[in-house]
This record gives sequence, C-alpha cells and structure tokens, in this order.
Amino acid sequence: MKEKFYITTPIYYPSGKFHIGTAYTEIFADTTKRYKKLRGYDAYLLTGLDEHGQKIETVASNNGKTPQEHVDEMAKATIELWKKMDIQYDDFIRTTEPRHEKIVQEIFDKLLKQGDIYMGEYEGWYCLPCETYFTETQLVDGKCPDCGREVTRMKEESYFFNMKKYQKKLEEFYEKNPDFIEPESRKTELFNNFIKPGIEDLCVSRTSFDWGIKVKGNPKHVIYVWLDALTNYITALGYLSEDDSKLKKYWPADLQIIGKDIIRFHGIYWPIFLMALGLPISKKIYAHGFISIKNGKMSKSKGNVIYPEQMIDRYGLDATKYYLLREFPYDRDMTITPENFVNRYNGDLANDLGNLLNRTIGMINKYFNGELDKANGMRTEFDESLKELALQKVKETEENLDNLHYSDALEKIWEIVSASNKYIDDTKPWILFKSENNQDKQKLVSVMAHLVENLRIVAIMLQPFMNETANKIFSQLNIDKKDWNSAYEFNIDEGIIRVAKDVEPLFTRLEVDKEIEYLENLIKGAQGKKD
Ligand code: ME8
Repeated sequence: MKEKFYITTPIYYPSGKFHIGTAYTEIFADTTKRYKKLRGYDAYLLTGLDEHGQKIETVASNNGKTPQEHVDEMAKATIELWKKMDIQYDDFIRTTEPRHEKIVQEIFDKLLKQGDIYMGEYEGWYCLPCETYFTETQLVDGKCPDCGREVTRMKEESYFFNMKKYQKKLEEFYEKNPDFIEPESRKTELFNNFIKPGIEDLCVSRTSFDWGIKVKGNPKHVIYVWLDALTNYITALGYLSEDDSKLKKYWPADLQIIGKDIIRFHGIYWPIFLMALGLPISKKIYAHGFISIKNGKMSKSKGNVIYPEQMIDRYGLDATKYYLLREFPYDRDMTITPENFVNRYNGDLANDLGNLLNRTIGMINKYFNGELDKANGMRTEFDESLKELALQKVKETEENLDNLHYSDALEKIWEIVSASNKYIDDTKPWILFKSENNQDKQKLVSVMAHLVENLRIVAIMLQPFMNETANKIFSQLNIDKKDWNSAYEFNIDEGIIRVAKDVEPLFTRLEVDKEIEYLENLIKGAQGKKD
C-alpha cells in the first residue's frame, strides 16, 4: 500500500481578488503534491476558503450583497482560478459548508465541557481588517502590527481558550520536535518572542458581529475565526462525522504550508487545539516568506499588485510558476521586478532550456533524418563527465525537493541544461557530421544520445514544477520513461531515438523593453482598483 502524504494550504479569506502572493502558496503546495505523487505517495492536497468573519460581512455589504452571496461568488472564482493554475487539489473546503459548521460547533462544545474553554470578558486594541485584538505592547506606533492600520479599543463578553494550561506541554513538544516548524529562523523567532515569554489565553468567540458559526448553547456568540478556520484541516477529513475514514487515513498532516504572517496561529494555537482534542499534531509546518513588488509590500492603494491571471494570460502558466518557484528563496522574502522576470524568461526558459531542445531535435532531424540507433554510438572525451554531472544533479535535485528547497532544486536542474549546452559547444556536432571519418559519425550518435538522455532527465524532474513543459519535451522526443527512478538511469547504449519532425518552441524570446514596459503598466494598472 502507498504511504500517505497529507498536504494543506491555508484557507484563504475571500474578501477580494487573490494576488500573486496567495497564488504562490497554492503553487508551492501543488508542486509538493505532484512531487510526492511522482515519488509513489498517496498524496492528498486540501485547499479552500475561510468564509466567516466581520471583514467578509463588511465587504459583502459594501458590494450590496449578502455575505453568503459574496462568498458563493468568490468560491466560484477561486475554483476557476485554481483550474487556470492547474492545481491538483483533492478537496476544497468552504467553512460555510454544513460538514464544517456542524463539527466546529461540536468541537466548541467538547472543549467547553472539558473545561478548556471558559467565559470571560475581552478588552483590547482591535484591528478590523485583520480581525485581531492586540495588546498595548504589540502595537507598532499605536497601529496594527500586521497591517499598519488604525486600531480601536473594544470590550466584549467572550469565551476564551485556556492556552496557559498547555504552555509546558507545548514547550516540551517543541523540544522533542525541533523540525516542526521550518524554516529554522522563523521557528526560533516564534519560540523566543511568543512561546517562551508565556502564551496568552485566546479569545474564541465574538458578539460584535453575526457572520459566523454560532455557539450551540449561546447563539449570541459567534465562534471566532481561528477556532473556526484552523479546524478545517480536520473537518475536511470527516473528524467527528459519521465517516471519518479519511481522518484515519491521512491525519496527522505531513506538511502544512502557510505564509509567515500566520505562523503564530499555526505554531501555537493549532498544536494546542489538537492536544486538547486528543489528536496527533501535524508533522511539519512550512512558513514561506512574503512577496513584494518592486517598491514594497503589495497593496492596491499603493498601486503595486500583480494578479496571477495577468501573468498566466500573457506568459503562460509554466513561465509564471517557474519564475515564482525559482526566485523565491526558501527562508526569505521575494521581490518581483519586471526586469528580473524578463531576464529569467529569456535566459533560463527561452535560451537555455528552449534552445537545448530545439537544437537537439533540429540536429537529429538534419543529421539522422529524425531517427537513430543508440547502439551505433562511440564515446567522445566529453561524455563521461556529462553523464556523471547529470546523475549527481538528479541526486541533488531530489535532496532539495525533499527539503522543500524548490528554488535550489530548479537551479540544479538548470545545471544539467547548461552543461548540455556547453557539451554541444565542446563536441561540435556540425564538425562531426561533416567529417568523412566513420568514427566521427559514431561519435555523433553518442552526442545525440547524451543530449536526449539529459533532456529526458530534465523533463522528469520538471514534472512537479512545469508539467506542461515536461510533457512537451517528452512528446517531442518520443519518450515514455517518465518515472522518477528512471532519472537515475542513463541509457546511451541501446534503443532507437525518434524525434518529432516539427519543433514547437517551448518558450519564445520576449522583447525586453516592450515586456518590461508592459509589466510596469500592469503593476501601475492596479492603482485605484476596487476589487
Ligand atoms: O491568512 N506574499 O488568509 P489570507 C506571500 N484565512 N504570501 C502571502 C502574501 C504575500 N504578499 N499575502 C498573503 C488567511 N499571503 C487565513 C488563513 S488558515 C486556517 C486561515 C499568504 O487569504 C498568507 O501568508 O489572508 C497566507 O498563507 C495566505 O496567503 C492566505 O492569506
């Protein structure tokens, strides 16, 4: 039986159109799912929407809609976007679905009965857009530490979760599971700034708005967002429902992907909720950094937002994914610039990879009329080192993929691409072709076999990142050995190579100035947009 691998993304707030930052979380998760599947896992990816809360209520009423109408529209748009992004999710949960709402009420009841939740009064500085209370010391210049906006003093009767009770247990958990949160730097920050100084009890209900799941025995209280939101990861699997077979199969989560802004909720409250419910804690939480565009944090009012559709429509899905995954460091933030994008597109995709495929197919068509027998090859002095390099890079790519270092993994794949292009320059196939010497003809066979084999290996490893591109390479080279393990095979001795007659370029070079201007305008075009 296949080993399971349960991956989750955050459930997104459908308060407005999703920008490229949201898309990155989803792309990262999709890459993981595809890779794990390729490695033989029963990989299961959950995504969805976090549809309750005051912010949704406000946005809906501003648009003249009921909250339900608003979230229904947003859910439809999100599913369309995921389709456009070819996200291979297995389940899409909406927190307004009965399968979630009913169970959250039961979870609340259970925690109330066992004494983890108690009634109290909350007073604090409240940030409306973030739906979060802050203590005096958490404010930055008297404003919200997360979004920088004005906060209001508020007080209300609320239920609280007794987090303090779990302080010691959580610290012990962190000691025993040093890899629970990645990257290490973010874990250290969380531990030192929020866990060690003492965890505060968490307010888990509100009476100040209506759009949410009501506490069963006290319906003037709406269950506050984090207890509602975080539990999606288990309600989607059927926790406390009639059929909890998925929970039994997939829980605990193997990888929960989030952005760095919600690490506090996933690194503190989530494991504590799970402890209280008597469920095992997730194996890993990976918190990626933030994307900003040119001069600072993405914001519509500043006029620097990019939406995923805009990139995909103009440059294609694979180029968009490649850029994000290649440029986003594992443990830092990323800045998108038009220059950088065009550079990567032209350099890595059109020149390096695109040309390698074009040249290889072009040469096989010209020199061998599209078909050759590898058995007729004779090694050149450059062959052995190319093969060694390729096999070494497969190993390194795999290690990086296993460690979620996707940018480094792509770098390793491109080292094979670059080495292959250099190999063409070194072996000079056009001279071998013109030579009258029979041995040179045989060497030409070997050179082509090496190029095809390298492209095959590259395409195998590109599958999780750029599935369409990988498939184009496979089909143009007529390759059917696509499984991950066969990337470790380097077959240059036997078999027939048969390539496509007409080569369709993988990526067409962009006109640098024109595209930079286009992207600049696109970013500026976000200014003043209301969506
Ligand atoms: O936080 N760069 O939803 P959300 C990179 N509903 N990632 C970004 C980003 C940026 N500029 N902006 C946002 C929520 N994100 C909650 C989650 S989970 C139980 C509840 C990421 O729609 C952000 O870090 O505000 C988060 O991981 C995700 O987008 C969703 O953000």
